[in-house]
Amino acid sequence: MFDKILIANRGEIACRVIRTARRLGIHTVAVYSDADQHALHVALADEAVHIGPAPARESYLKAAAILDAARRTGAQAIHPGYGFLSENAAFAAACRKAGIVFIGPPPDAIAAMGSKSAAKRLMETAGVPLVPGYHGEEQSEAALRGAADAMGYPVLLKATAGGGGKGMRVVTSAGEFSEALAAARREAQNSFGDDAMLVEKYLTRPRHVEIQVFCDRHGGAVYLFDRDCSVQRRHQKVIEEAPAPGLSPIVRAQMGEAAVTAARAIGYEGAGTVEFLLDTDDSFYFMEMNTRLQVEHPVTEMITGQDLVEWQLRVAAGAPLPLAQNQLEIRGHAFEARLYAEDADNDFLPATGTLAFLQPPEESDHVRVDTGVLQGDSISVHYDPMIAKLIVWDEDRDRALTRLARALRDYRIAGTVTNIEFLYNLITTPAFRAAELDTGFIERHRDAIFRRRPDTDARLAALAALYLLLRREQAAGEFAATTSDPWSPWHSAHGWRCNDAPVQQFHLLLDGREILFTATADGNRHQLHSELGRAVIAGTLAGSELHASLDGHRQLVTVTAHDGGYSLFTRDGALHFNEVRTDAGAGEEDTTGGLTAPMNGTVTALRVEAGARVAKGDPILIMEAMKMEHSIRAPADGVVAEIFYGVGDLVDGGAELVRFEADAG
Ligand code: MV4
Repeated sequence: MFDKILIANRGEIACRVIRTARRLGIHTVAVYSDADQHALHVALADEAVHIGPAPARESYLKAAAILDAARRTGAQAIHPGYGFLSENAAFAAACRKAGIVFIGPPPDAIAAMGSKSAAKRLMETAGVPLVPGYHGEEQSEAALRGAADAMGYPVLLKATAGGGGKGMRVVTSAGEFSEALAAARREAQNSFGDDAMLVEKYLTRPRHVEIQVFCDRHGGAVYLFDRDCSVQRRHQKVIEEAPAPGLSPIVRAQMGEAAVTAARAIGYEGAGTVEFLLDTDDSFYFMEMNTRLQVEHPVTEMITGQDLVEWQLRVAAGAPLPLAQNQLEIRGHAFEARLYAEDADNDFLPATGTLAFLQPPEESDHVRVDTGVLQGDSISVHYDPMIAKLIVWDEDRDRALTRLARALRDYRIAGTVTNIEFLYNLITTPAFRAAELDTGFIERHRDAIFRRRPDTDARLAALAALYLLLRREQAAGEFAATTSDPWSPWHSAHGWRCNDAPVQQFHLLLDGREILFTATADGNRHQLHSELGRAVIAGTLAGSELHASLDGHRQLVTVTAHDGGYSLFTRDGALHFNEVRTDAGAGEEDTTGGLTAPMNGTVTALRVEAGARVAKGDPILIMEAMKMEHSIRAPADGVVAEIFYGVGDLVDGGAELVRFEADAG
């Protein structure tokens, strides 16, 4: 076994590999770019080597820098993780040439799987089932059209050099063929520099089922069963599970054996994944083979009880496979959800920002969190905005799914936008619970997945108002305690009024809307009123724990204040909000000059034009930061002399937004 390995990757997979290496007593070397000098994977490794600037092509993709780091530290082997150089045959060959073990397949096995059509031809020879189609060298339109006409429409045009859906076109009739071929060729040429096409029978509702295979250097080869990865968005996996639901033992064994045959056909070594399309009639067809450890490998680990990175290390060091096929079995069911800093309500745009508050669910035999970030880390624009992989396991699919829903609710993140709500909505659709899976799942259930829940939002908003009410009372009490007359009624925040019930008001900023809440004291409760409706609220606040009663429904709510505002977490979901202070102490702005941006953000609305006269507290502009709105308001009566930004402009924290001229006196 190796004494020291270098992990040529970053983020959660680097941390994950380091975790297994440490457990095996293997010394670890991390590599890091300028952007990752404070990253978790660097902290976890025994040693770390700087390899270049933030852009991946200048660091994590620089083979020479990585090999140099391995030489300098005496690493005997390199684990490439996934992505980056993990499927780069030249890098694998360079490792071998440098006398450093590449923890993965031989270079020629990687190369063999690099071309989709070459891979298919190899599989055809090995007797692995392929989608009926044409994978020939003859690329004239006549030859391709002839193949399409012969197999019958719909057909799928695919780029031979392609992957991830690029250069693919569905052709539903002969009349569309010519135009579709031209479009597919253009896209393939632009994406891969190669416009060669293959033509296949189009499966209309396929599932993506993949088989984990493992081969050692002694002819041993096993499959560690299947994963269903059909729930994808734009060819990015969203939810993965193992085993694939509804697969009969016969089909499972047939797919497993076909995958092992495919691996043997290319002299495979190490961890590999053979991807199939599973049709509605249980027929399955080879799609492609991935010559790396997949992102979703943890679900296989959870149902087999095996550590696949340990298997990789042992096999790369020349040991035989730890178990034979008849020693492997499926136990229970596992899911993986990929948590991303991306805005599902804004076409999944990657989000930036700081993880101001990050509280993963408690880990156990049922819940596993693979992450590469900690609270306070920023989401880098240079890399995939993955926050973590949330993996759950239980005795059966139903129980595992319930655990996933709970774990998603328990994953508390504030400071950047995440896809947690999207994931939760997706897995709680009846169709997902019923395992009605196919690659079109998200599109087919779009309305249910992207549903808004105004009633939930109203409840969450009422809890936010309760929190601010209690915070205000707490702050008043804390302030009073510092004065010479702590019991003075002037320190009270109860909103006392002569001959009337005490009333308090709050301006909350919720999802771009400024909502006025009025809380009228009623004994030890408050009657809350806003445009969202009425509620009777009561509660106590201890730190971030809000014991809330809302119309008699009592629950424990976690609320945290961070530099972007406040975040509230309940079983119904999370709410990120801010309070608009309209009193004189609202912000740091002075009353003569400019008003500055409270933090990095985007101007989303101008409420006045330059030259407008405004009264104190009038909104001048709205800016958004970390999916929360901040209303920039007039600090006094006066004139907005100049506005330095327009809608859509990005502003840095502290930037002067307007020139304001307060009235004299
Ligand atoms: C297909 C197909 C239907 N019929 N081939 C997508 C990219 C690459 N992995 C192959 N893909 C597909 N090939 C035939 N003959 C549907 C897809 C497909 C898909 C496959 C797996 C996972 C997600 C997918 C999303 C869209 C289309």
